[in-house]
Amino acid sequence: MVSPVTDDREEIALNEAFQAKVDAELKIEPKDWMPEGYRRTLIRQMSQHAHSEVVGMLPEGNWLTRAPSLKRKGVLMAKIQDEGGHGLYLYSAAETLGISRDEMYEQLHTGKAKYSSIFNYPTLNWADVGAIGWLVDGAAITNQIALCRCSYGPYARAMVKVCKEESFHQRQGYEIMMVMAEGTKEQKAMAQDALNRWWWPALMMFGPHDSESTHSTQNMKWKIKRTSNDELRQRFIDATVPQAEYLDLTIPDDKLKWNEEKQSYDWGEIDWDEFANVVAGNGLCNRERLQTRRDAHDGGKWVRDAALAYAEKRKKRAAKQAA
Ligand code: FAQ
Repeated sequence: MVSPVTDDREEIALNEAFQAKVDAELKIEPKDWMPEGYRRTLIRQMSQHAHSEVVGMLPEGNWLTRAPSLKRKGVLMAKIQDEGGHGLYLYSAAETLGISRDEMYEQLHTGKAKYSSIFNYPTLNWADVGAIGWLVDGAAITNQIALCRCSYGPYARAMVKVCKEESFHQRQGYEIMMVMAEGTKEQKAMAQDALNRWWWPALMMFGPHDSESTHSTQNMKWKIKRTSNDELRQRFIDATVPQAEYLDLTIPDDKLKWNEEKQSYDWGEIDWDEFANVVAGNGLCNRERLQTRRDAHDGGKWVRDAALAYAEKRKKRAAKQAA
C-alpha cells in the first residue's frame, strides 16, 4: 500500500511537472494528467463561454423577422448560426474534461451556470444589431485572441476558428453602423442611441477589475488566461474609440480622454452595481433569456429522441449484418 506521505510527494511531483509543461508553452491535452483545480476552472469557464454563445443568439434572433432587407436577413442568419456553431465547439471541447453535455445544459437551465452579462440586454432598434457586431463581437475577439494561446489544447484550437468568424461578425456590425451613421438624421440618432446603451455593458464583458477577480491569479499562472481583465478592457477601448470617431458618434463617457503619457485612453467607471445585479439574474432580460433556452430545449426533445432511436436502429442493423 502507498503511504500518504508518498501520495503527497507524488502529487507534488505531478503538479511540478504540469507547471513546467505549462511554463514551456506546451499544450495540455485531454488525456494528460492535470490538477483537479485546472480541470474544474476550465469546465467552469468553457461551459460559461459555450452558454454565452448559445444564449447570445437570442438578442440578435429578435431581429431576424424584421431585418431591413433580404441581404441583411441572410447575413444575420449566417452570423447567428455561427454563434450556435461556436457553442457546439465549446461544449465538445468542455466534454473532453469529463463533463457531459446534459450536465452543462442542466446547469444553464437551472440558473446554476453563468453566461455573459451582455446577453441580458434588449435589442430595441435595428442599430442594436450593428452595435452588437461592432462592440460585443469586438470585445469578444479582444478576449478570445488571448485565449488562442490558452494552455488547454482543445480550447485554444477552438478559439482560432471562432476568432476568424468573430472578426467577420465585427466587420458586418461596423458596416451596419457606418450605413446608419451616414444615413438620415433619424438613422444616425438610432446608431447613437444603440452606442449609448451598449457601450458600458460591452466593457462589463471583460469581468471585474483585476483586484476583484477571483480566478485571475491562478488562471494566469496556469496560462488559461494570458492577459488580465483590465488590460483587455483597455485594449478594447483604445481600439474602439477611433472607430466611433470615424462614425462621428459620441462614446457615452464624459471622462474619456486621450492620455499622451500612457499612450492610451483614460475613461470613467463602470457601474459595478448594475454588473452585479445582471450577473445575479436580475437584468432586463435574464428571465426571458433562460425561459427561451428552456423552451427550445424542451421543444427539441422529439428531435433528440428521434436521432437516438435512429442511431440505435442503425447499430442493431450493423450488428445483424456482421453476425
Ligand atoms: N458576465 O474571476 P473572474 C461572445 C464572473 S462570447 C457574467 O474575473 P474569470 C460571442 C466570472 O464567471 C462572450 N459573469 O472570472 C458572441 C466569475 O464567476 P464564477 C463570453 C461574469 O473567469 C458575440 C466571477 O464573475 N466570452 O460574446 C462576467 O477569470 C455576439 C469573477 O470573475 C467568454 O466567456 C460577465 N461579463 O474571467 C455571441 C470568454 N465577467 O465563475 C453572440 C471566456 C466575470 O466564479 C453574439 N471567458 N464574470 O461563478 C473568459 O475569458 C473569462 O471567464 C472572463 C471572466 C474574462 C469572462
